[in-house]
Amino acid sequence: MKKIFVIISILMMLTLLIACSPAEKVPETTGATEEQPTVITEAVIEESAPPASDNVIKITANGFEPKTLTVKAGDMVTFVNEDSDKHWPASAMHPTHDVYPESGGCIGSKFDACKGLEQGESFSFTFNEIGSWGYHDHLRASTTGKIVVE
Ligand SMILES: [Cu+2]
Repeated sequence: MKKIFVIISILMMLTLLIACSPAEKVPETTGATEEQPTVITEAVIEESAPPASDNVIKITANGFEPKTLTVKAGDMVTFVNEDSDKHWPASAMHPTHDVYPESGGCIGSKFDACKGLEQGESFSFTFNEIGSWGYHDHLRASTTGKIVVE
């Protein structure tokens, strides 16, 4: 008999919880109303911010972030080393670095940091050539990324 009483008590508590649930939906509606001005604010920020600021690739212990970045011809991309270890972004392929077609730099193309970047150091490069350009960390050749230039 005690078990039946416990089961009935649980059922009554569940009924109370369900009865209370419409009250929880009211704050959700308020939250949705608050999100709308935030979206408008973000759109305004995107319009006023320089487009080049979006073309940042973070280098962490996990590699390049984002791994693939799409930019327009003539856009500058900045690689920022956020890791305590040194990282050296450079054009594919290791070790010749000659896939990116602009000559210059130190090994095989202009797309080459030419040294290991210290923590907090950055390397910026302007992509003038349209194409899909693979690159890697010259100090860890298995760490790769891709810049797509449209
Ligand atoms: Cu290399």
